[in-house]
Amino acid sequence: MALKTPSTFLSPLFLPKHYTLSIFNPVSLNIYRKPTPLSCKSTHSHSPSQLPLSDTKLLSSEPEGTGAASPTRGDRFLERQQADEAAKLLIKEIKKTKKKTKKVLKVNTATACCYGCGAPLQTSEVDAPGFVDMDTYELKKKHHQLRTILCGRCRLLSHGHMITAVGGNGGYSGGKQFVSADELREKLSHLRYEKALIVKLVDIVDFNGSFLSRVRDLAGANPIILVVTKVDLLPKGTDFNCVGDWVVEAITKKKLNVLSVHLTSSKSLVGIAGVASEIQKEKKGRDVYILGSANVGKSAFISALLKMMAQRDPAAAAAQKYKPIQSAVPGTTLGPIQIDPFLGGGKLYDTPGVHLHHRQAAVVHSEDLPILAPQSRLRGQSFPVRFV
Ligand SMILES: Nc1nc2c(ncn2[C@@H]2O[C@H](COP(=O)(O)OP(=O)(O)OP(=O)(O)O)[C@@H](O)[C@H]2O)c(=O)[nH]1
Ligand SMILES: [Mg+2]
Repeated sequence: MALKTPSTFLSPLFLPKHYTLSIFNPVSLNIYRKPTPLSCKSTHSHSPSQLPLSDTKLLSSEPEGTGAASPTRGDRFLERQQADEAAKLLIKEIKKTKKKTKKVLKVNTATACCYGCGAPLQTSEVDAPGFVDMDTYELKKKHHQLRTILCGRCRLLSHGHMITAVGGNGGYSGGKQFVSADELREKLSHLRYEKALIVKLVDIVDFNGSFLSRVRDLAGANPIILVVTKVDLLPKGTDFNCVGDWVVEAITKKKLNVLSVHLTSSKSLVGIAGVASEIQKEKKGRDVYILGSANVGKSAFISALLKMMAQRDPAAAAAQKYKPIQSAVPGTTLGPIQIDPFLGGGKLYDTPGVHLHHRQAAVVHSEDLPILAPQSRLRGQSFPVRFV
């Protein structure tokens, strides 16, 4: 079910003014600065009184017959040509530096990563994410199949083991094999500089806790589709229209501009088709990033999306083979995972969840989390109101 809100997104308004100025100032200073060649004045028939004040001063400051010889027409032509060349070079340099920064900021897809969690593959630390034994690694490398490797931790996670990898959460002080929450967040820092479509996920069971109010810090001015997950856990008979209205009101209060709001379940596939068609409509050749706080169901949502898209799209059907791992442990996904489900260009990315210190997962031991996570529908309870 898809609840539409009017699109109030206007990207140009979000561009900070100082950014534009700082980029273009050097150009305008060096290229468009008007030269004041004395020679030009001497060839004209103006009298000093007809010239602008500054020029008059310059002319009168040099006694006639002294000063440099007036440049010829050819000299002036050469001068102009040199200025043009210098300007072109400068523009080229600026474009080059811009390209370089973009390259650094883009997701690094050169290093081989585990397709389940996005951690870089390594053969040295058995307990750390991304571990694969040397023989398997060499064999897969030889056959150019590094993208088909699932690391040791992901194998255990897929069998129900609870292995956290994020230090500072769930009572873990962090260590050599732990990634920090800040490091994970850093992996999303390139996003605000890219032209992307953001699909922001929020868990209906912990709506305010998982909302990620400062999503614009990560997403920049990119358009956002809001997806509310796990609605299959709402009590039986819940009026989705009411929930939808409540969500729209909540995001209006939080002053977040979104393209549309969708209530979904990755388990029952409710609402997934609506999001799939909305993504196709709004993608416009851009990459699509699934963003949200840890454990909201990003990887599960990608699985559901691929399943839905696979019915019509062979690219999505092929992408289903190596899809991200989902588990009840917050911090399952440790790096951006690139998926190619779109025939018409643009990639889909699963991202590491943002760890928020106020959430349950930040204080509860990871092994205890599955007991606390709702496994089936929540049951509503009514209490009689007592009038005193
Ligand atoms: N009932 C229900 N459970 C869901 C749904 N989506 C995800 N889950 C469960 O929520 C837990 C977290 O799912 P993930 O997809 O791993 O969450 P994530 O956001 O990718 O987590 P990180 O990678 O740690 O950031 C798993 O136990 C999923 O089975 C849903 O729609 N309904
Ligand atoms: Mg994940």
